[in-house]
Amino acid sequence: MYRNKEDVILRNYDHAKAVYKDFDVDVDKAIEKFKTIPISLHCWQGDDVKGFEDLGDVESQNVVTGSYPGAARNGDELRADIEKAFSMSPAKHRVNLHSIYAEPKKPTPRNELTADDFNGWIEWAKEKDYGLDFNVSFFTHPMMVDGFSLASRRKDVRDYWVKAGVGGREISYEIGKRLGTPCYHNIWVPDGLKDIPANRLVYRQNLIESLDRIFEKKLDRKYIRDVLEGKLFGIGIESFTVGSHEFYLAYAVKNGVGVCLDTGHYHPTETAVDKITAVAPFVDDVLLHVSRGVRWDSDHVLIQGDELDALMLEIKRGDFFDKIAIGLDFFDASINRVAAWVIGLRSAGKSILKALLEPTHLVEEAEANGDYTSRLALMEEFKNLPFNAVWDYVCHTTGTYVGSTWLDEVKAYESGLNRN
Ligand code: RNT
Ligand code: ZN
Repeated sequence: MYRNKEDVILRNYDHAKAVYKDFDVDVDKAIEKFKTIPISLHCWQGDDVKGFEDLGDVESQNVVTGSYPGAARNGDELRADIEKAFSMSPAKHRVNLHSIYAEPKKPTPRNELTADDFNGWIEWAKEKDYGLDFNVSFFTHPMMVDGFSLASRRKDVRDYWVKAGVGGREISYEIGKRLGTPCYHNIWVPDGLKDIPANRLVYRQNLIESLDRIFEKKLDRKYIRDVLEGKLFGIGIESFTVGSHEFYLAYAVKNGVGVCLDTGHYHPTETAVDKITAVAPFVDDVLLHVSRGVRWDSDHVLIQGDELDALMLEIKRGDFFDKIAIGLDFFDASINRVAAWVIGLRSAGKSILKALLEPTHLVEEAEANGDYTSRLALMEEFKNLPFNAVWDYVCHTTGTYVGSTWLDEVKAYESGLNRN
């Protein structure tokens, strides 16, 4: 845990503080703010989006690469893995659940689940002080007919999933109420076609009608935040995605719900960074699925870099940290799953902290004065301010792991598992 290097960590921190002070940045204030910003961890990286139902051999609508041993097989194992990952991240945490992670007392169809079937999760979250977010799993199920759910041409299929959607909102509302923090309820459906549709409109009308039925009941935003997640295209549905970005944004604005922007769901040269200020003024809620798309919809483990930094800087510069919720979304079964979470959590945390430490007032002032030379020069210089010394200090003082020391712990945890 670097204990023997405590003096180095503290000295580096003091130096960093002095550097930031020169730019009028209050490091302690930034740290306090950092500790209030939750990162919602997607539970589904823990078992490759499989869930706990026993459905036999059904087609999966989420492409997960790899067969690394040790995937969690039940709620207790998944919760233990999540706790392990959280112990290596100094941020405030929430957990993002899918309905396939229900733990009903007897086998229950997915569209008949209630909040009681998530008691194990809710009690655990209450005890640990994590908020919970929720999604109905509109995928990998016998009622996904030809890859369609809410937009299906078949009424019985739509009815099945509408019921699941209505139930999902009730569950989310109940979770929010029981935990005293609003639950982000996100809808993503994989509905689409591999090849050119003859009638796009019919699917979109079906989706509108299904969503209208799901959102019919008004529920207090105090406990639930409804958001809709669009996508450019998915693997296997390259020609047509019913729930495109335009579709959901228009639906959200018209119907007073929010949107979820997944950073891996855009054209490779397009970035979600620019969309935050375009969308936030018009919708009540924005949830981010922070992901790393490599070339296409690929959901790679989140890592540091300009892209992630630009996103967090955009949120910081617009003072959006209280309006925009941050969740992670990636899945990789070719590496240790707890390590995947930790890498993503730590990269997101570092980027948030780095953004909070940016002397934003100086770049903003340069721009307002028309001094674009200074704006660019300062942006470049600020990338190298000693934020990592502050990060190490935050890790150290929160009893989290400093530097790569967490990796030994993950390896030890892995070798203690008896799951195969
Ligand atoms: C899929 C979406 C969605 C899923 C989860 C499992 O492209 O990003 O958020 O990752 O619902
Ligand atoms: Zn997503």
